[in-house]
Amino acid sequence: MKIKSVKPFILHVPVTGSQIADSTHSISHWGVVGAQIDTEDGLTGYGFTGTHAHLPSDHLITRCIETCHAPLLVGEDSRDITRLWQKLARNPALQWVGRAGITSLAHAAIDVALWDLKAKAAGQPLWKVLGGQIRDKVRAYNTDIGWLSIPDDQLVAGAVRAVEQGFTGIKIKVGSSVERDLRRLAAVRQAIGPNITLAIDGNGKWDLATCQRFCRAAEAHDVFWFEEPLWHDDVKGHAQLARATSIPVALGEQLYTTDAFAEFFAQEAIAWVQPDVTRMAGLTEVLRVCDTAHSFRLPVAAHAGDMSQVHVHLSYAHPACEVLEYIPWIKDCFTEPAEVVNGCFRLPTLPGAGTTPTPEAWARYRQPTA
Ligand code: 0YR
Ligand code: MG
Repeated sequence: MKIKSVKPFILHVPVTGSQIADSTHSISHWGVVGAQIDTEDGLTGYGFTGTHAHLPSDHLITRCIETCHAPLLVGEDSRDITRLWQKLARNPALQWVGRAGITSLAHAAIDVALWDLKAKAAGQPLWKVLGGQIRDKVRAYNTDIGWLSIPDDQLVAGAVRAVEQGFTGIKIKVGSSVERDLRRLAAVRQAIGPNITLAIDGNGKWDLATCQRFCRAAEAHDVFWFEEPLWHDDVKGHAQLARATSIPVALGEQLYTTDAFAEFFAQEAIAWVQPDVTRMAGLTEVLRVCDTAHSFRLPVAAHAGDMSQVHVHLSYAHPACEVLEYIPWIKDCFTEPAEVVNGCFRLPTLPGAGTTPTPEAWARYRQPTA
């Protein structure tokens, strides 16, 4: 399993409708910025990170893959996943330049491509390689009905439609104004009844005082979790909020390292742990977070930054993973889409990590890598 080449790729895929917004971003496309790894014996692995499809910043990632990570990989044994992870993470050329951010996103694409190769070489879906199926079902919750850009009446209609389709969990965005978001939360809860889990996601917009004011009123609506209430690095603030409200605090999609998670664990600042294989340096690093979360008896809900392909495998195979986010933007770009049937993700069956792009997606969405 000698690595022959490591090549970057970029796909820009439209979101549902033509534009969506959360409290901090408004986007029209999702960026799939990836690495294709070919081995001497003819196997190809794919991994990718997720971006807001801004080509100049996507190019920083592809350039990092091509010029900094790839030379350390060619000629190596692709099965040595942990050793190669360490080699890239401790690359002296990058350690001072960035132990997080661009280098980590580029590393994510490569690490996942190596796991894809490992599973393909074994002729098994990734969940099998990760130790086997540990739960019957992975429950999906739908985020795509809940964007801040969706008007109130359509938000309620979308939530009801998702429940009719079989979803037992939904998530709506907050972080606009306390009054507007409380009104929307109450309307959605009223429409879906008490038996559907309803989470909210602030994407780090509000300050502590606003979050506390919001939570005091939101507690009446049985909120499953409040995700990224505060700025992403604010450990102390999240710990304070967690003590002040009965609503469980969730976060992790913007944390890059195990060290960052360790701080949140140490200060008891989170109740739900949301690592992302496209944000951290791949599945190898996310597995460490899942194991640590499990040791604290904290549940994991992997973030759908990879739009569920790899996270479906992880969630079927890891005992800490309870539910998984569903955002369907890019799923049809892959040979085995992350499909939800009766509110649960279908167990993947094809060999690999589910990250192989279809020829159609390649032809339709590909962007220049430099
Ligand atoms: C837009 N999920 C999220 C969208 C979503 C973001 O950046 O991707 O809202 O990833 O917070 O939980
Ligand atoms: Mg989120």
